[in-house]
Amino acid sequence: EEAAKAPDMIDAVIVGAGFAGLYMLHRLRAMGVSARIYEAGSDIGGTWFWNRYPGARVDIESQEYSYSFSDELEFDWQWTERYASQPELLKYINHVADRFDLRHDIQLDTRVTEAVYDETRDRWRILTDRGERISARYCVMATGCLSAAKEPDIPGAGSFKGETYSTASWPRDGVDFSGKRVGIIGTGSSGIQTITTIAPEVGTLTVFQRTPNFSVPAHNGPIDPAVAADWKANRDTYRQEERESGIGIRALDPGEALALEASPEERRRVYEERWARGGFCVAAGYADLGVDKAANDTLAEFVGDKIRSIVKDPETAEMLVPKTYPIASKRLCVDTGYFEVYNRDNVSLVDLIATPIEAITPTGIRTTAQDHEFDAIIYAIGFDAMTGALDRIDIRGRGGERLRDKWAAGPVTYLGLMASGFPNLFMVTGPGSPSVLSNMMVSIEQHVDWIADCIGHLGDHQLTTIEATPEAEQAWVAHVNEIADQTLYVQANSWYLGANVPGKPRVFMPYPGGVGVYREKCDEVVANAYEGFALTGATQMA
Ligand code: NA7
Repeated sequence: EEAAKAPDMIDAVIVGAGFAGLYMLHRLRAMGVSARIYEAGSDIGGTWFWNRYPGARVDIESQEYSYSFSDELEFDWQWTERYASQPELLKYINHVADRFDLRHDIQLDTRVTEAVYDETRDRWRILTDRGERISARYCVMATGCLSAAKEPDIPGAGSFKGETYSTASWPRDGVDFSGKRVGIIGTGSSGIQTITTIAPEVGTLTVFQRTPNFSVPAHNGPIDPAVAADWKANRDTYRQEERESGIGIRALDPGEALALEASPEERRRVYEERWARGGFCVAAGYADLGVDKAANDTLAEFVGDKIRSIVKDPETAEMLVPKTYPIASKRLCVDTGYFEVYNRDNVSLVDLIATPIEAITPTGIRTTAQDHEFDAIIYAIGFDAMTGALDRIDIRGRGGERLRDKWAAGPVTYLGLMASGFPNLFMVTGPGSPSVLSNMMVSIEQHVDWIADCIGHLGDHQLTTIEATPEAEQAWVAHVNEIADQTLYVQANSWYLGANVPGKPRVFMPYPGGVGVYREKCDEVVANAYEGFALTGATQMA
């Protein structure tokens, strides 16, 4: 009989070849740690590989949504647009992979299905969907926060005979919608970008909206050469400002001024000025906007009036104005002419609050009011955020405990980096870290650096394992909740709270205290000899 093949032995397995995984690989290799990335997709890029729907674009300015770890990279690379498009981001990621010679340690088309901690050896046993077995000291989950797409949770989904698309896994060759009758479900960032881009191309477009979203103008265009030059000239200062900031974007923090202390005229001036600049700065005019509902109402009203002024049909405009949650308590959308789309003759809006979908039918979508016939249906229905990608891997720690069971009532981590019972298993931008409330690039680099330094520390001190203590973990989760409860975030049914996935526990997942404060805490933990973590050494082993 053929003996079972011995597992491949390496120091570290990294799951995912997006921005997080690539930088992790780069750092570990530079330290002489053998590492390999396993990536489910047929190419690198993560989020920017899969989400190639029409109009896909980052909502943070290009020079800030990029790596800072290499001066040369930053000086050589030229972004062409203020907000980079998905193709340009993918080009950048491929440039990085080539430049740092990362590809030969990346295995594509390979999904990690299982990661099991072997307590007798203090190693992770990794299984892939190709049947490979790998044994690694460390396992880094660089699996992304918005990578596990939601399956259509609508009766009859699957019965539709026409073309079906999902923004989260768009065909690589694109889609020709010319002359077609298209229905789209979902008006989050992905839906808004898709709708705006395809509206002029399709025959007709019917938008099925459940919850209206606040969206602000991007004012995208070719990157201003002066902005690019200024960034390069001052990059060290600017990068430091990002790292110390609230959400990882420089010059955005509101300072001390309060909306409720400003006169209506002064507020209006501030809001207009920010509306003209565009992007997330619209929601950052005052310090009380995120914590005081009355203050928030002043901005929500301003943005609501903007929507009313853009959309010509008053009934449609009212349907598009969000009224049930504070502005920016759900992820703010950043658009390029979204609301204008509803002034087109070939676009119509269906309010699913008034007339819910009953079923997807073989010919289209049936609401309580009407049967709609389509040639194509697009799902832009979002993700099982933050925990979904981890839940989909069978991760088992000490005593065979499953991570998804441990997290049955909501994710529990220490610093969003590790979970007790799961030694040497690291998460990049895990639940409990700023992640989705921040410029992902800033958060990714901070986590990867922390993890790499930690692995270096273990090696330098002949230590075998690091593991969060249950006490530190409990205290951290309580701390995250305490901060969240002081914000308006908890007043919206958002994916930050798992509210978009039926049955998912309602727990606020990201750390809302800001990336600067968070970084200080992480550094403090290290300075205090990895406070809150248990470290074991080779000498302690039997
Ligand atoms: P989002 O922001 O979660 O948006 C999903 C949209 O799909 C949202 O409008 C949902 O309405 C809608 N949705 C989801 N399920 C349904 C069903 N069953 N019926 C009708 N409508 C539904 O995901 P995106 O991909 O757009 O954006 C994710 C993040 O990517 C974004 O925040 C940026 O960070 C980048 P709901 O609000 O649940 O009523």
